[in-house]
Amino acid sequence: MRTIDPSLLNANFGITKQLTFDIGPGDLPIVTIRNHHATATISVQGAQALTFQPHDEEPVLWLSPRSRYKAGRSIRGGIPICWPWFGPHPSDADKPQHGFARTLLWEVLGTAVGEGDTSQIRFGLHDSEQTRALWPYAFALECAVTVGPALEVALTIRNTDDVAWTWSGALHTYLAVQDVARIAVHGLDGVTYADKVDDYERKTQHGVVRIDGEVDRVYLATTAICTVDDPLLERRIEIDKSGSRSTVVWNPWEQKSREVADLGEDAYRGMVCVETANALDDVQPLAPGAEHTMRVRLAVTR
Ligand code: TA6
Repeated sequence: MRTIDPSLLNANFGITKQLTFDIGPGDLPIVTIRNHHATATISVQGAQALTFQPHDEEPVLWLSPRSRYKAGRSIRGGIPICWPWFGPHPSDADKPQHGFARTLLWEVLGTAVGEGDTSQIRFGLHDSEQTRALWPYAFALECAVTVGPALEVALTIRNTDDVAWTWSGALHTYLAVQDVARIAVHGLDGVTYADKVDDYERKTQHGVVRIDGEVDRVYLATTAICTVDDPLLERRIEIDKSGSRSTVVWNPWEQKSREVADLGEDAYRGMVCVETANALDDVQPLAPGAEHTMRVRLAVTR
């Protein structure tokens, strides 16, 4: 694993009093953004937003207190990038779940202050010997994370190969809620989903999604905005997306939470994943030279 010198990153990309690089737990480089609107932290490994908290708000992203910070391991919480496949590899169970983008160190491409005092950082990842051993294609990814009154993550996928390939993936967004059993996820009424806890059985959503047990669903062919209504925190989180035809809703509930070391006993209560995805039927083809952007914008409303 490459090592990164935060003083070099600060010299090249730091923004005084707004964007700084540090070495965080597990020696992983972490970017902290503090601006007029919010504070946020982002891991350079995985280009993974970890925290986002508008001033005078509770945290919007959920980050497991039991996360393992380790080179080459995914961090539990925030917005891991699942790519170039979502879930288990379609034909080889030995390959890592959710692809490799979330566990590799990305390159910092640039930082900027945008309109209305927003702060942006851009990361890049392209194919290497390591990625070609898992997936034999040339690609270039760019991930732009913008921190303002809302948090925006935009993943641009480019096919730099001379053959077409397909990909699936997700911005695997962990949202913080007061009590998952009391929330409602709006925006998926009437949508067909594959129910992963019922052998991928196809079902139709009726009304809002409520969670009172393990939920692991890929909602298909939907581009709708979703909102998580959290009556105990008296807020809604709006999940506005583009370049995505699937929405995944996941909560591990009690037993799975207990079984997964970096979740822990009661973790499931405080989180819900509502993921901007292209998965299962919504796998995306990409021609040589073509690009595709999958984007999510998270905002608190009342
Ligand atoms: O997005 C839901 C899901 O695919 C679930 O099936 C679930 O196990 C999860 O992601 C977390 O996966 P991970 O590999 O991060 O443990």
